[in-house]
Amino acid sequence: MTSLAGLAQIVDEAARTATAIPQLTDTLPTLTVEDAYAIQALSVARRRARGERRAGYKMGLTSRAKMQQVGVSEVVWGRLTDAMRLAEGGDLFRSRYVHPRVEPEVAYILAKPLEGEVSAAEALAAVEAIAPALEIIDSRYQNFKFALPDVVADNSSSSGFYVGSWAPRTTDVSNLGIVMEVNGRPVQIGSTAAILGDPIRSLVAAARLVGRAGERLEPGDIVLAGGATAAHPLTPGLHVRTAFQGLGAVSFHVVD
Ligand code: OOG
Ligand code: MG
Repeated sequence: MTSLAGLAQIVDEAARTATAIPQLTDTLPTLTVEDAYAIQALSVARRRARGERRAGYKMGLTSRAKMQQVGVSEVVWGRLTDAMRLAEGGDLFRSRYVHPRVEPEVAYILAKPLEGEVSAAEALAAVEAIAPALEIIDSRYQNFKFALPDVVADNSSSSGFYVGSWAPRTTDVSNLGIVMEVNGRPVQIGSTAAILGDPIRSLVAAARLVGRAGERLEPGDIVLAGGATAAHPLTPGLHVRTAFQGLGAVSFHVVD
C-alpha cells in the first residue's frame, strides 16, 4: 500500500499544479478518516517546507447547505497558510485552480490560545476580532466528487480566502443576513445562523477537533467558520461581491 507520505505528496502536487486526481478511496476503499488527517498534516508540512507559514484553520461542512452540496455530512477541518490569503478587492487567477468555488464565511482572529473542550463564552473570550470572509475552495478530485477521507486528506479543499474589515469581538454575528452577488445578481442568500446555529459553535468545534490532533489554536490564528450557503462556481469574468448585514462586504474579480 502507498505510504501516508506518498499519498500526501499526491494531494500536495495536485494542489500545487492545479491538476485533478482520482479519489484516493477509489483505490484505497478502507482509508480511514484518521489516516486522512495524517495525510493532510504531511501535505501541509510539505507546503511549510516550501516556505508557507501557518495562518490558522478552516472548518468545513458546518451548514446543511454545504453538506447537501457535496454529499458529506461530517464536520471537517483543514489548515490555512499565508499563501492562501488573497487581497480583498483583487483578482483571482482561474488558471491556478482545478475548479474553484466561492462561499461566504465568518472569520475569527484569536488573541489567546484555545484548546480542547471550551464553552461558547470561553471561545469568544479568546477572540480578538470578527470579519466577513469568502473562502475559495478547490477540491483536487475529479468532478469535485469525494468521500469523507478524500476531502480530509485534501486539506478540506482549502485553497484561498478573503477577509473583510475586522469588527470588535463583541459584535453579534449569530444571525446576520448574507447576499452573495455575481456580476450584480444574487446567487446565494442566507444567514450566518446556518453555520451550526451560530458561527461561534464552529470555533468551539475547531478548538476540540484541532486539540484532538495534538494542536491548538494560537494567538494570531484565523479560523474560518465554514460556508453559510452552497458554494458558487468561478469562471473568468465574474465579479463576486458578498454583503454581510452590518459587517460590510467582501469582493474580488475572476481573471484567466
Ligand atoms: C469541502 C470543504 C467544505 C465549508 O466551508 O463547508 C468547506 C468542500 O466543500 O469542498 O470549506
Ligand atoms: Mg469553506
